Amino acid sequence: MTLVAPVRPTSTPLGGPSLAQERKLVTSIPGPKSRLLSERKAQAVSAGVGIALPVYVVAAGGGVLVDIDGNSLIDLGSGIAVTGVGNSAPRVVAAVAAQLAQFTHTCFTVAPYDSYIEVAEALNRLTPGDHEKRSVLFNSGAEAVENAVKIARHFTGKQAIVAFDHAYHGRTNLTMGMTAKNQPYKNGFGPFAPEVYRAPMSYPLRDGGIDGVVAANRAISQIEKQIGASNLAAIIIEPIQGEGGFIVPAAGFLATLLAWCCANEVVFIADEIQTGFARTGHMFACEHEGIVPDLICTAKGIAGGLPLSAVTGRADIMDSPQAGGLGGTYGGNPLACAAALATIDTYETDNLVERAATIGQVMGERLTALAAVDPRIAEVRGRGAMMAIELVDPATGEPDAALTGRVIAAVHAQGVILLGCGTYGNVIRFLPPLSIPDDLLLEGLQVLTDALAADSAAA
Ligand code: PLZ
Repeated sequence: MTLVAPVRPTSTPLGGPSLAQERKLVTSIPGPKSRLLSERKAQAVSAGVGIALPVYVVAAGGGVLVDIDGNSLIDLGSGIAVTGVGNSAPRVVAAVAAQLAQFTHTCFTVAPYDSYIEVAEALNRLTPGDHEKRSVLFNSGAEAVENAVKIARHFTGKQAIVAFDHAYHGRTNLTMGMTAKNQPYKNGFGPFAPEVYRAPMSYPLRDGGIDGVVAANRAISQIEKQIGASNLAAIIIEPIQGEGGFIVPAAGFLATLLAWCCANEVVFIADEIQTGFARTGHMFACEHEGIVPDLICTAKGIAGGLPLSAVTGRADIMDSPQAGGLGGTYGGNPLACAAALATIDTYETDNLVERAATIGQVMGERLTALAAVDPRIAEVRGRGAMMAIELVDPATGEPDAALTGRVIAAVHAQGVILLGCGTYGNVIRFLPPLSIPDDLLLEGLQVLTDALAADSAAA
């Protein structure tokens, strides 16, 4: 038997906002202890689990992650839009610790507790529309999407589901089928569930900039011809597409689809799993377009990093399934509910919707200035603290995934966590925690600016 040297540092820094808010590199990235853990990972964890930046985290808070080698990295990813309130946010830590000491699990469908109801009430209050609503809680985003589909099918008595080009809805069997991109999400994992259809998206940079209403009518026409409203239970759409490339549909696209759904007894489901909870400078991204979906799926930013998701929507639709038809062992677990209540309180009390809008202004100004002098940046887009740049070969306008990969790697090496996305792998997205200090945000954007400059100098 081989003994493996312990890699945990003797004094682990505590996380949360009290962590020093600085970018500080004491080793190369990843450092030796992280590299050792990567070797153990390869021996212990399925190779199917990819990693964006293999620095192993020991603490996080405010706008930084601290790794096991003692490096402090600027966080522009929030664990993919999860830690909107910041890592180990004080109210969340206190609420979860208190709940942990009371009870950890009963299963809400066996012996319930009031925090689940309180989360449902908060979701019913915060989501768009002042009609009567109900909510149901689950664990992951994909599980919320699956259940929104179950509910819509039960309510309408119809089966077909429409998702859009560039959509991402999850990795379970049904949601893989709804997700658009083959690699890495679907390749070799079929067959996929039947009665899932795809419609064309509004993607202003790549569809000739057609008007949102025109783009919606193109999708509607395809739906009517290929599926038929009488077979269609629901359409599901991310109001700003996340993994697909932070695609903001042209104005009028969502509203036109919604109006058609209302006229045809088709349930309109908004997947706000990535856009929800203050991220875009509104509590929910649908508010930017003034639309009120029938059902809305939430997860990620809902509970400060604890696993929780929800479906919220019209009471008549949500009350359709038979008692016992919806559930799950852990859905609305008491620790996750305690975290969600503290997280929602933090968004509201600390005015994080406004903070997200301010972050968007700061990022938007910097990135727009950068794009003005750099033809490789074809577009700066997004809303609030959910922004992105799309990189192309300026000579052809073709997506430049290789450049995107090089720039992200260079930024990582300088201690800034940035994520890519996009159907063509050529989008860099910015999803900072709303707890990030301004100077760190600007420093992170400067590191990106320098990396883009160095790449063109090397070319
Ligand atoms: N819907 C809009 O963004 C999750 C996926 C990361 P789960 N996005 C990050 C990865 O590579 O697995 C997401 C989303 C939208 C649904 C989901 C699924 O949420 O909590 O990952 O199941």
